[in-house]
Amino acid sequence: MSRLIVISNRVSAPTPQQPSAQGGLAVALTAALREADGIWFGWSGETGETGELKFETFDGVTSATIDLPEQDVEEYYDGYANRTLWPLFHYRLGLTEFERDFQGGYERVNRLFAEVISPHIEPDDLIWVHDYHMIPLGWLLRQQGITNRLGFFLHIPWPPTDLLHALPEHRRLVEALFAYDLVGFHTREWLETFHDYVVREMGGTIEDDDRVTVGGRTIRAIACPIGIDAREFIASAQSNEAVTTQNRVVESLSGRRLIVGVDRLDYSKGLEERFNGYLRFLDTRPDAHAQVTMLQIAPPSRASVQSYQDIRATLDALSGRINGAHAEIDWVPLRYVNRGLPRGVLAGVYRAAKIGLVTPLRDGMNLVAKEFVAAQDPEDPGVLILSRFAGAAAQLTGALLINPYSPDEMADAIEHALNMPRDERIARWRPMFDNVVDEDVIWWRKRFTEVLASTERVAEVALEV
Ligand code: GDG
Repeated sequence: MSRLIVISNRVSAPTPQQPSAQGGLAVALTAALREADGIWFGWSGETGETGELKFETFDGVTSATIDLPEQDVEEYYDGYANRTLWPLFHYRLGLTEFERDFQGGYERVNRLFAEVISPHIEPDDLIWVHDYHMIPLGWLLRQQGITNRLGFFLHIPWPPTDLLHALPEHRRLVEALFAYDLVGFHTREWLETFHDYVVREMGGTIEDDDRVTVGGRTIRAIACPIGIDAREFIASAQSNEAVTTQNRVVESLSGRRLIVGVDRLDYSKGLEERFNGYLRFLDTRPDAHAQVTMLQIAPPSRASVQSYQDIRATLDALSGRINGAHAEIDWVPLRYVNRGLPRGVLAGVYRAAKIGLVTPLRDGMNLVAKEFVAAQDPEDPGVLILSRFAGAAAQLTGALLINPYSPDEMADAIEHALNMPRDERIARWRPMFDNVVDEDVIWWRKRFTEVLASTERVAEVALEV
């Protein structure tokens, strides 16, 4: 069995300070690294003079992290990753910033990663690079003489060709993907938009659905949807912490039904549109006020980026307006929590809810939708209202699929969900639950690494495409 090398912006392997891996991705990759005696490389999250990689082995998993100078963090992470690629790949051209310095920082940090990691690569290692922070890394590893099997997984959407054209160095970025042997996306939609770029912009060809050729170089590109650690999450929804939370929440509702949203505070999650949809519901259905309460959990993220400060201010004002307009002396329609909660508590909140409102404007996948499904009571499940623009919509077809830009559609869906009979709720939920359990994060990791391991090993990769 080959060793597995995982490379991502941040490392979320367990540490003595944080002994259990956080989140499904961390759990899945940690298990794979433990089995395959691998190493997880990434940025430490600290700023400082770049020194040596710091290796740490804990609970059978080795992580290797490096500090980055402040300028690199500003240009590579806050800059190119979060102010250029993230908004552009989420179809938000108006929020996208194009700065040559950002691109310079991005390439510099990717080159640094390639230089410090390559001495630690052994000939048979399988290398798996993650996400938009690291697109050029494969190319730069090849320049260091690495001929191992190299895989790349994109966790966010792939943008339409015409949108990608707005990025001055779009061609260079996509060409870099051809240094990998396997490229993975969450959905067929993202895969097909990638195909479109390759065919229209690069004159490439697609064969057997998963082979993409440009010039003399053929790589494989697949749709491989990520899942959650379903078994762990189902157990967590039945834990003491979850049951206590569920009881506490239900008691606080005075018989009303809970609508829940859980999202990083990010403009891609459609929170402003969600609040407006809920406001439309409250404005147009005064009789329903006695029936509902909404709880939105939104821990702040990327707070050093202006557009994140702006969305936070917008939501502060909008939540105040909603409550100001509709609260009663004994009821607030919207509980808005700007703080992260422990996972067990989150599971209890999902289980207490009758409606899960997951309405991103674009999302590579969206794991919250899957967690909501996993946490439901099989005898009396809640209803998932899901944006048709989330990758998860391709699998969770039992949800009420909506256009998140339309406040009327959102208000109608809330009403529909509140009135849905139990039989229909069960009939919609069951196949979604089966999908969440069958195509879980372990399935995802195995599928990707098996396809990667079966790709032909190349003696040398021509870097011209
Ligand atoms: C990217 C892509 C893709 C949120 N609040 C709390 C909390 N969370 C957890 C959720 C969930 C995770 O964070 C968020 O995952 P998502 O998939 O919803 O979204 P992104 O962070 O944008 O992830 C996305 C994903 O990568 C994987 O490929 O699905 O499309 O954008 O697990 O539960 N966790 C805790 N407290 C909180 O308050 N403990």
